[in-house]
Amino acid sequence: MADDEIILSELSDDELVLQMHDDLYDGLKEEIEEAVNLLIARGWAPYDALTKALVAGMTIVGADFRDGILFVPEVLLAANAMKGGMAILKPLLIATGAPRMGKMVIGTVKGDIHDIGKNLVGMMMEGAGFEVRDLGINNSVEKYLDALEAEKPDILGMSALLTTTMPYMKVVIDTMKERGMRDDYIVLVGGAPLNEEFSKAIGADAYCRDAAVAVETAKAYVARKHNRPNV
Ligand code: B1M
Repeated sequence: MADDEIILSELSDDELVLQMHDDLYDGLKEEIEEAVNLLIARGWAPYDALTKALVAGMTIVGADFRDGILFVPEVLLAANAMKGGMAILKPLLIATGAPRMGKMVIGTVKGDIHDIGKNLVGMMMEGAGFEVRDLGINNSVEKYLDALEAEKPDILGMSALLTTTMPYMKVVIDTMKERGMRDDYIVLVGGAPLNEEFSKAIGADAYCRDAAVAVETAKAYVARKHNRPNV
């Protein structure tokens, strides 16, 4: 072992989280998995490990990607490391979950392959007691509508991370309107380039800034739909 090799288990919590931001940046999946396991073993809540270590680290990656410091191959490695950490947290987030709240179909829109945020929303929704059917990425209007038909969910969730793909959400909602099925579903949308105004303009029920907001919004709308108190 090299003298300067960092032993993750010897770091304090604060040092470990900073090291995780570095390791995520460098796309070190095994180190991220080890560190997530360490945080959990030290009694961290899965949600805190997710937000303070993984999501915060990915925000740094995003800023440097935007500024041309990181490029697609590096960001893919970071995304892969993030997914490794998320895979450990997923069952823990779900285990801390609540009674069944409702069902959601979720997918990233056509032309868009970003799925980390969508996966996070799915995980958090499952953790909150929702049944989630994940359609993956690059979904055409037909795929969304087929899934609504087959799954009969309470909620349709759509994710878009590109300014060029976010208008496709309106295509889906307009088609739902044409087929007279728009009001049968709660439509929630999210993704970094969206905002409240956009969600109103395309006829969605609500914009969800992050996964926690998605859970709260879904709970509130489902409670209203079934005319029961919001729990
Ligand atoms: Co892309 N990418 N990317 N990328 N990428 C962004 C989005 C970008 C903002 C980077 C930048 O320039 N700063 C930029 C978009 C610019 C724009 O449109 N204005 C961009 C670009 C340009 C591109 C390419 C075009 C690059 C290229 O090829 N030249 C290309 C597009 C490919 C395509 O989709 N057709 C591309 C490719 C990629 C990778 C493949 C390398 C990789 C994706 C890997 C993957 O997802 N499996 C990638 C990544 C990782 C990013 C950044 C760095 C991080 C995205 C992410 O995972 N964030 C991103 C920069 C950024 O966003 N800061 C960027 C972490 C995640 C937890 O947050 O996804 O926002 P987020 O999800 C949040 C909320 O938004 C919300 O809750 C989530 C959890 O809290 N939410 C929802 C999301 N979906 C929801 C759905 C809901 C509710 C809430 O439904 C109910």
